[in-house]
Amino acid sequence: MSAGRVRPETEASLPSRLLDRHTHGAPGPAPVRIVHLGLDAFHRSPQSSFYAKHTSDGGDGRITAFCGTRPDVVDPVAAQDGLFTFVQRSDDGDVFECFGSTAEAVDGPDLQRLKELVASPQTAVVILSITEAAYAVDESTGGGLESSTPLGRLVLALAARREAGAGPLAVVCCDNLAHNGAVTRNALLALAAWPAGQTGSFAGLADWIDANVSFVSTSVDSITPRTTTAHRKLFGEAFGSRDAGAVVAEPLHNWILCGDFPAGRPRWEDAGAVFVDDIEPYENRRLWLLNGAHSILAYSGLFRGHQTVTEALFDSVCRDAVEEFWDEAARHLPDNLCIPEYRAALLERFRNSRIPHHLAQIAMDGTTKLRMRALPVLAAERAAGHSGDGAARMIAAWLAYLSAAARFQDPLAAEINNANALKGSERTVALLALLAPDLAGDAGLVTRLDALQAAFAAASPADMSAPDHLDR
Ligand code: CS2
Repeated sequence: MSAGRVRPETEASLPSRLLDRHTHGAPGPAPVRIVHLGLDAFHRSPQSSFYAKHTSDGGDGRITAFCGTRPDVVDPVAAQDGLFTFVQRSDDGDVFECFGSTAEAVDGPDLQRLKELVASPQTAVVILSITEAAYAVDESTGGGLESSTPLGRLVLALAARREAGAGPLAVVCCDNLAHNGAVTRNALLALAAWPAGQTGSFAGLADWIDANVSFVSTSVDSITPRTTTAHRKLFGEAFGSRDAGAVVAEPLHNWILCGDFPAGRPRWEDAGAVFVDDIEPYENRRLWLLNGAHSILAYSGLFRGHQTVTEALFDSVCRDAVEEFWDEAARHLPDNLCIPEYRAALLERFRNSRIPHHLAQIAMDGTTKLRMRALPVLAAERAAGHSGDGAARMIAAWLAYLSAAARFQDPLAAEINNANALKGSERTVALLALLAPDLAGDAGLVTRLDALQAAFAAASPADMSAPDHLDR
């Protein structure tokens, strides 16, 4: 590991022994080849550990990062010359690393800077971690093309690249969506093609994007709760110093990618990234087993009065629902993906109580998440002649949660509020229609969801005794 070069004022604000021993990357002359949209905790933990190796080699892994949903992280990261600490927490203790792969931290809405960077021939890769909900594009109105959304800004920046003749590049989606490369492509093409018969810098832009932008699908995995004041305090206690950009995550991080990089890329595989020809089985394994379990724990757990993933896992009502869903999902995943081992590892990861993962964070954007986590398993189970109760129970947990939640966040919040005001099966039908209009007419499923939701309400109060396999 090489020590990073830092400006004196930065050195004063970060613990020097940390910089000496653990800094990866040196803000130096290496060109910035990567633009990242979404400078949130998720980017700063798993992603940065892959970028780090290449910056410490003086390679081409340095990035310019635009903030996503947390504008408050830009100033601290910028003030520290792009350096921030990554704290890996496990039962065995904490490992601190300081990353320097971020060459520049920029405000998300700074369209001018984004255009300059994307229009530069040096830029080879644009990476997105902007949340699942950011990909919803209303094709009929062109909703999202205005520069206030990350994808809208990216289309405008790609128009600048075409104008500059800077050539092809890769757009890499790191959000938890099935077929995330294709979803990104469709969203950008729809935005670029609006309005029909466009003129000026938009004429033919969709065709140019189609021919020049490679959309890479990826699956990123690392449980990274939102950074809290307590996390920053932990860092201060360990080093007697402040790092306002510090981020805390579990030790595990993996990144699977599939697609072409027409303008080149760092050798992320040297840092452990895996390149595959078919990403779908890996995506499904993570979306169904990890993320699906998360959603079950979030909705059933919050409904039953829990706050964190670990707490909900120790409640037999929530945990049994997870196991039931896993049994269903496993039937539709290839045998060579080591599903029993993956499930066992997930239980270990979920019980890492040293990084409290708040259910309220996972519960956000339920309509977007359940479409990818519950519906494919429900469809596959029913097509195979099974009940699909495990997947249906995830939806029922969401229904129960919405009946009790004082506040929630969702891109369809207004529609949810309208549906939620209805009673009984009418409410179930209206809420189900927000997930999948075709399922809302399925009377058998609606009856089953009503029964499963009632079962949550009737279940005995949370039993917090630890099951054998979770005993410490
Ligand atoms: C979580 C994910 O918030 C959520 O919906 O399921 O962010 C999860 O923690 C990550 O995918 C883990 O890699």
